[in-house]
Amino acid sequence: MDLNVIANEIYRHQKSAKEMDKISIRYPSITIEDAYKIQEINMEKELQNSDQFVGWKMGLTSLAKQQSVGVNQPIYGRLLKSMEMSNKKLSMEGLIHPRVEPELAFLMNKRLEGNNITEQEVWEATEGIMPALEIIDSRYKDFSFNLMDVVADNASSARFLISEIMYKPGQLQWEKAKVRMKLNNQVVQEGKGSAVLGNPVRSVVELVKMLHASGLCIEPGMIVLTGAITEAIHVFRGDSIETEFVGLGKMDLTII
Ligand code: OOG
Ligand code: MG
Repeated sequence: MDLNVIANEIYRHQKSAKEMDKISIRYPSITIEDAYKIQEINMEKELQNSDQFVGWKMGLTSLAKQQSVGVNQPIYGRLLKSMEMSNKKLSMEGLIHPRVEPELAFLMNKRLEGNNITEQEVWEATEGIMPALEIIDSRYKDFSFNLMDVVADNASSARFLISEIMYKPGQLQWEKAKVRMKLNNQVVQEGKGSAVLGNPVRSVVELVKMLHASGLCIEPGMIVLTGAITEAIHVFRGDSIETEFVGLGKMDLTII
């Protein structure tokens, strides 16, 4: 089993926006370490194509998400500059079967590393917190995968949109932050910050520990998407999404 070969295959599907069969079926002995290695190999390709590494995303940090995809542990992925949307229009071009999910994004201003990291240390290294939308788009058929598949596919990362309004960590009890998502004017999802491992700060703690296991860390200036607060919503061309982060602002998205 050559990880470069598997990485190339996934990379081609990420670029062509054509769905693929699960790698775990063809490579049943693949490990979680292999899957993160594949993720890293493909990230290197993007950096060589002059994209920029801007941060990390945590995924499957809420029970709702874990249950909806049948994977019962958090995962991380890598965020690129090219994934960041600059306006509220999501083009279907380059996407297979995108889903939208509301998240809280942390902007870090210190290096964070190690296995003994505390919530306090994460708060002290947090420049600010911003409402965000993540657009995930699994490259696998029917959005169906196991832990190894989804990690190798960069945790389904596709696009993200971050609100221009930033809040200080102490401005709110983040576990109580409420989110209401409407699809074409109908409420389809509701949740609050506590859905993310009890408090989104714990998602950053977990990320630092998981990165440590691979000899990695969070660098100052990086963004962390802490994971979906609700289940993700399948969207199609012509849909409009309105997400209210209660007391923090609204984020709109039109699918074109
Ligand atoms: C995996 C990515 C999950 C989140 O916030 O939970 C994720 C997937 O569901 O495709 O980004
Ligand atoms: Mg997400």
